[in-house]
Amino acid sequence: MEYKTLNLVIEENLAIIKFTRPEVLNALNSQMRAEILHAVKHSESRARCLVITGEGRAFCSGQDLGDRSNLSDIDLKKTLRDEYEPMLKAIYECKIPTIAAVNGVAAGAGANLALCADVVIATESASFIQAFSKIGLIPDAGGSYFLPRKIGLAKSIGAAFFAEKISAKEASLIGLIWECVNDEIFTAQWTDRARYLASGPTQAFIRAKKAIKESFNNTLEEQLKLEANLQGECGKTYDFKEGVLAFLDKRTPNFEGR
Ligand code: LHQ
Repeated sequence: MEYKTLNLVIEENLAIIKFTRPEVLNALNSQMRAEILHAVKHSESRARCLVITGEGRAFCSGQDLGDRSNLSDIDLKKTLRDEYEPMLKAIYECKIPTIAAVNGVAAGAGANLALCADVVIATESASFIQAFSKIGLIPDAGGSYFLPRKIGLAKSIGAAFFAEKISAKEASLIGLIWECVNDEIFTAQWTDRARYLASGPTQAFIRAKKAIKESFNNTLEEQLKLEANLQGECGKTYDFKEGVLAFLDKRTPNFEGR
């Protein structure tokens, strides 16, 4: 597929999706949602790590608000169900490890799209805004799901009501994201992390995120069973044997993702 709203590069087991609508701060239009969905699905079976990032000074400013022509009869429910839901689920349920490399402001659905990724790395000058209430909406695109799970009720409701910028530094301190990185080393840092994941024990990463995500619906007993099942599978992988042998030989393991 030829993409018009993003670039997709897959090299050495690493897929990188870069949004390319910097003139509107990478706002999401219908075509971009379809292309993100396609690019994520395409990458899942061809890489061992997926990075999503943005071109220019923003990560993504959420829904493209540019088109006023059909404001009166716009069907938000339909757009969310038909276009946002498949795209967000593709990222959240992506089998391989995912990183959102947040290069600048992430607002509205753009913030919550980033929160779908397994690991969110933001540059220090970036920020996260639950911008929805400024235009009379509620946090969508998974916001009402991810926020309370990541930062608790108090911060979530405040973020929804006040729609204030949460700086990358604060986001990292309150547990909204994995890390905030100095602007100068941001690209090097997320690239290092992505390469680490792309050359790591993929089968273990896949099962680690599955176990952690499923824990929200499980009792401890169910979770212990799930861990035992998944660990049993990891124990049969090439990478487990390689990891132990490398440890005993005092050398760096050469993981193959199988
Ligand atoms: C934009 C946008 C944008 C178009 C900046 N669209 N052009 C889902 C279902 C269906 C419908 C409803 O919504 C949803 C979910 C949502 O995502 S709702 C939330 C939508 N997003 C927002 O409300 C955020 C809107 N943007 C902003 O608040 C600001 O632009 C932020 C805080 C992101 C950045 O502010 P500044 O750094 O001051 O930049 P700016 O405002 O000057 O924007 C630069 C340009 O980008 C500007 O165009 P221009 O031609 O004047 O240079 C903006 O119009 C354009 N732009 N966001 N979402």
